[in-house]
Amino acid sequence: MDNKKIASIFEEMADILDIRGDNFFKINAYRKAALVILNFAYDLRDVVAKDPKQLENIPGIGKGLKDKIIELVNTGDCKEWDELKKSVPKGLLELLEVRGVGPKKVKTFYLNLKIKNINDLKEACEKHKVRELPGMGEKTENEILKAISEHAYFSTKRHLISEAMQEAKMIIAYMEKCKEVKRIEYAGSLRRRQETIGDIDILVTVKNPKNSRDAVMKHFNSYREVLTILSKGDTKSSVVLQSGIQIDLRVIADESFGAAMHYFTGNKDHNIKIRDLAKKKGLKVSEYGVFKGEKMIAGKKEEEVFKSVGLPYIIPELRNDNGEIEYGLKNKKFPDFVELKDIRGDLHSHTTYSDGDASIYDMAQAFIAKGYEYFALTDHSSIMGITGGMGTKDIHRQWKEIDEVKKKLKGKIKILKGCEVDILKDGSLDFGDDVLKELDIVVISAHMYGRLPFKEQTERLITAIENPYSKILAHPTGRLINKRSPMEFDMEKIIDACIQNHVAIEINSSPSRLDLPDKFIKIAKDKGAKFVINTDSHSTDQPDLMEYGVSNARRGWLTKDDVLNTKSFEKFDTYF
Ligand code: DGT
Ligand code: CA
Ligand code: CA
Ligand code: ZN
Repeated sequence: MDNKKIASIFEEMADILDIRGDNFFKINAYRKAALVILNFAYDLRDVVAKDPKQLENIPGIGKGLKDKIIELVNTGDCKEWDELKKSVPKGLLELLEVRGVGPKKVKTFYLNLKIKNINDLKEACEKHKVRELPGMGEKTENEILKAISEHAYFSTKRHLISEAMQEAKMIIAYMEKCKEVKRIEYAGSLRRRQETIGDIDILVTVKNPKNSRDAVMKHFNSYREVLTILSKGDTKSSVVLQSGIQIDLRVIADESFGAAMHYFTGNKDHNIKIRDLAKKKGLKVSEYGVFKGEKMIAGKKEEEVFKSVGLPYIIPELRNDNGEIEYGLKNKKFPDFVELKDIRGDLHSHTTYSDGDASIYDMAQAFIAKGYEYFALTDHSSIMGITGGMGTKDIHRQWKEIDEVKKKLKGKIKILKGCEVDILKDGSLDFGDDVLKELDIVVISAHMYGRLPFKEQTERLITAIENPYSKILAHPTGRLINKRSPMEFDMEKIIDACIQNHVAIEINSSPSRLDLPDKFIKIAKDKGAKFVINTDSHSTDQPDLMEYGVSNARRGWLTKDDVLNTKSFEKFDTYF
């Protein structure tokens, strides 16, 4: 049980107490503890193992909570948690997963309408009973209905690529400690770098399958993060981790490595087409190799599989049966797709001048560490009042500080004065020309009015794109993966407007955005759009997220030339 799980249990206990209308201070104590644990630097399992008394030194953890943490770590369970869960109908907790529904509303629904689960709530909304409740109205009812349909859509439980990548790296590092393991790689949707991951597929080769399989499987099943073992076999084992992510691990012979990597990278439709191509050549392709009759003619390297069916190597990011096989057959060669090492700067970042965590100087150091030539500071404009956006005074103050930092850095990196300017409801921008004309880079974003009607939304965005100062359209759809659906507008018209007005389209690398999504990247590229890949960093560790934006760009078939921030500042600036 890791810190995240313990925090979520305390959070759940607080929710149940809240629904039951329990003592405010008790509820608050659990909430605070959950937050502290989530941000705690050490693994609580290690603290409990070494010196459980130390738990009481953690701010917000008293004796009672200390005992519960020990109980959770040692037994995976906690008596009070069990009792609390039994004290309310199970579906009530599920109600909390609906966006906009908190413990107070759950209580109101339950007491007034006997609503016990999401289905009950949906029915009550449809029968217009919810609007009659105190403090609610027609609007609440409509919002809840929308949130329920989003919940159904997202509860298929796919994971963000960054979460899966982190787990994959940890399990690989752990498996490498097993002496029998010769090679280990991840395959599946993670290797294709799909935006969300169903489960992680890991391939292991061993020197001698018959002798070493057992040892590898045993090592795998003893991984500390394993919550449940779903299946255990000679060559395949599946487990679910504490984090809720499933891992399928397969042990294969070394001579089949390439064929297995190809097969388990997929996707399924891509595999089927490759197999059909092989059939036409009188060959059989499987996860074990390429066969002519009984004889294995290839399979140690992945390239050999492609070669045997007359194809050049296809990068994993393209293997989706989206025309890559037809393109390869016809052209015999793929262009060089953009790579992480091609990136020369980042054009979207935040500091404490708006909702970022770090200073200008610290962000500059973080980008210098990446080896970049330039980066843009693009704190929010003031409409984002909640997150403390910048007014005219703030931005003048920021420019002064940028000049000071520039002096200190002695030309180690070029800092561009920018702003992430909000697009207002009518498409005008949140700063006047007097400020906009002074900026090196104007990033425009829609953070509000995401639910305007299709036509109005399209017109609003076009107005903003047509503003002569606009240079980059940030996270164009506004979606948050697993949380918020994209804005509705005419994508083709927006792409056309960007091209006509020389506005670059952002590929936002944040794993919960990956916006523009890959399928639209391909469409925009074919129309002739230019892109920038940005991290939208809010702290000094986030420049690392660039890899996700780059792989998304590769999934959209982008080459170095399509991406402006692979060029020097002088060169890309001429595009604007
Ligand atoms: P996911 O886990 O839903 O994010 O997506 P994948 O692509 O990782 O799918 P997964 O884990 O079910 O299977 C891994 C790969 O194994 C998949 O990409 C292709 C291959 N594969 C799985 N089932 C089949 C199948 O029935 N036929 C063929 N040809 N390949 C399959
Ligand atoms: Ca998978
Ligand atoms: Ca799988
Ligand atoms: Zn931003």
